[in-house]
Amino acid sequence: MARLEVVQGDITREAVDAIVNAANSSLRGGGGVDGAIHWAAGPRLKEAGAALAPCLPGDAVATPAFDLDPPIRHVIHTVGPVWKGGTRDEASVLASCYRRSLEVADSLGARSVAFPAISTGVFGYPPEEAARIAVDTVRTVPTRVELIRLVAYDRPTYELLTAALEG
Ligand code: AR6
Repeated sequence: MARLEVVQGDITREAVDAIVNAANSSLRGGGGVDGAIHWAAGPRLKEAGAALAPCLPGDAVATPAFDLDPPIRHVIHTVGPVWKGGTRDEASVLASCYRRSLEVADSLGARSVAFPAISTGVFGYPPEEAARIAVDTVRTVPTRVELIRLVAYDRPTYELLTAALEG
């Protein structure tokens, strides 16, 4: 079973094999964590993403990490659900993001993976429920990944993830 950690920080600075990007279906970059990852990885990430697009909500695909600092070798792009009040099966799509990302990580042989709080920014997912889904899903999906790190950018998200981890 993977070790599960919660930290606060910038995901592009995490010393892990693979980082997960909260992307959009075009895989060509955007704002938030997507923008930070594209900025740090350089322009080849956009080319590589575009070649794999579209990525549907709940799915995940991998590219190299390009100019991101080692040990990061892979970026796993997943597309979270846009929050529509809970009427569009958003919870299962969000759970699928975490599950598919870990499946892709397994296929890459990644031993350590860092996740941002998918869908809780621009896509508007209620952060407390999202934190619970993140923790519950990564805890229960079978994987060969040894370390899963949930990375909160801000303090409130860190506290919600910590509460979900301990709850
Ligand atoms: N490291 C870790 N987490 C971060 C970072 C960072 N450097 N920067 C922001 N976050 P969001 P979404 C947090 O909006 O809701 C983009 O335009 C942020 O505080 O990045 O899935 C895409 O192209 C929040 O907690 O992703 C899509 O169009 C979390 O990451 C759309 O936004 C997710 O916020 C995806 O929206």
